Amino acid sequence: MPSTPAHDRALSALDRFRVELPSWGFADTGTRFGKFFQDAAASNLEEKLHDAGHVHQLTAACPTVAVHVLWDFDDASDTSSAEKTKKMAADHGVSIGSVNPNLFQDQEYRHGSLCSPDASARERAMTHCRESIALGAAVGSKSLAMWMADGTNYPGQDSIRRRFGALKEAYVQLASHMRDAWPGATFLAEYKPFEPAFYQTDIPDWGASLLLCQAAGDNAKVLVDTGHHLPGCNIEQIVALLLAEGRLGGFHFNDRKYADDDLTLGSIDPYAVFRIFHEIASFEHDTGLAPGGAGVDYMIDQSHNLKPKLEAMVQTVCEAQKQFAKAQLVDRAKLAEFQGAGDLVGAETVLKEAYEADVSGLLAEWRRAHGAAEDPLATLRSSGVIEQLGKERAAAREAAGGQRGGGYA
Ligand code: LRH
Ligand code: MN
Ligand code: MN
Repeated sequence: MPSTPAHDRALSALDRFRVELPSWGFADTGTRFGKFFQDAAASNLEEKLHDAGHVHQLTAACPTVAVHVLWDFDDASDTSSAEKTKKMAADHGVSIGSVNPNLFQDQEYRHGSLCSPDASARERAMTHCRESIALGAAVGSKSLAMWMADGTNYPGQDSIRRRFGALKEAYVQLASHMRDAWPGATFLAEYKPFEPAFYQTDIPDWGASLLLCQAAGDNAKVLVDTGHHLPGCNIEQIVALLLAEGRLGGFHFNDRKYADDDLTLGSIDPYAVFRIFHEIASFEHDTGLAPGGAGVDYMIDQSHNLKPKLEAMVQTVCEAQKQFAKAQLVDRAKLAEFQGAGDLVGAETVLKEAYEADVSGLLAEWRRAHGAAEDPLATLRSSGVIEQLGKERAAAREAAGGQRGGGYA
């Protein structure tokens, strides 16, 4: 691709485009029907950080790793090992990213956590969140990602208004506590329309998340998980509106066909990913912000049962960079002209031209300049790293009595 202003803009925008890896994406995982184990799956935080570090080495785009408190830390209340954790991450060339409290696996949460009718369950959840905040501050993270499985399964099971009221009170308290205990960090509020609750979820959509964030304060922003929408939902419109309200905190990237399928980003609908990036780039352009200026965090949230985990992550990062770069190529002056003239075909063609542009040369150029592999996925697949890790980890597991663990239950 020749060096044009659009090309150079895309190259420098890529410098600020970072994709956070989920620690749980490298560990044993499965569906509720079963797990298919992989020898190379990571069993503990050190192995997860190792694998994330390898993805970062190949892509130069993933310097942080999201952690899930109970899956990655033995004791949420113990911040004394924070320095060790920070060093462990640094040894693998990464640092700790968003901290995800776990409000769904304790027996006390049968009827919910922060929304439970049971005061002791609510208090337990608050304590866990406060501990997660302390942990996040201690490990040098920049955000707390709140997702709760709270909801009900049957009409009449509980008062929807009481539950949301309790939740709002909790989010107000937690976000306020964060402003003191963890200054500069973002309180991210994720939503999900169903699962594991099937009648009603306490934060079903972006509107509910936005209400909570507006009550909680300026450090609270909405987290859009691309798998958490009902079929046909226009995610890029949600993104556009949240940006306009100053409340788009970040993403959990994955793709879906039916529900929360955790498929690799863009495997089903790459154009939708492009359209999301286009809305962000368009907002930054119209408000005079540099690329990345909107302060959106891009995180992957995928647990792979069938694809090799490292491959799935590298594939996702490359897909994200590809669609992100294409979105930078949109000719915004031309688009505005067509929009102003009511020329639908002209406007759509501008978007399609960028979407259909071949950015492989541009991405290779960026990767060469940043010490990444020119084709990260091909390099990983031919390197033998996954096979080698598989051998080592299978042997270590056998020596430890065949126990598997450290994964997404
Ligand atoms: C829930 C979810 C949430 C969790 C993660 C493991 O479906 O998207 O973000 O923390 O999966
Ligand atoms: Mn998620
Ligand atoms: Mn999910």
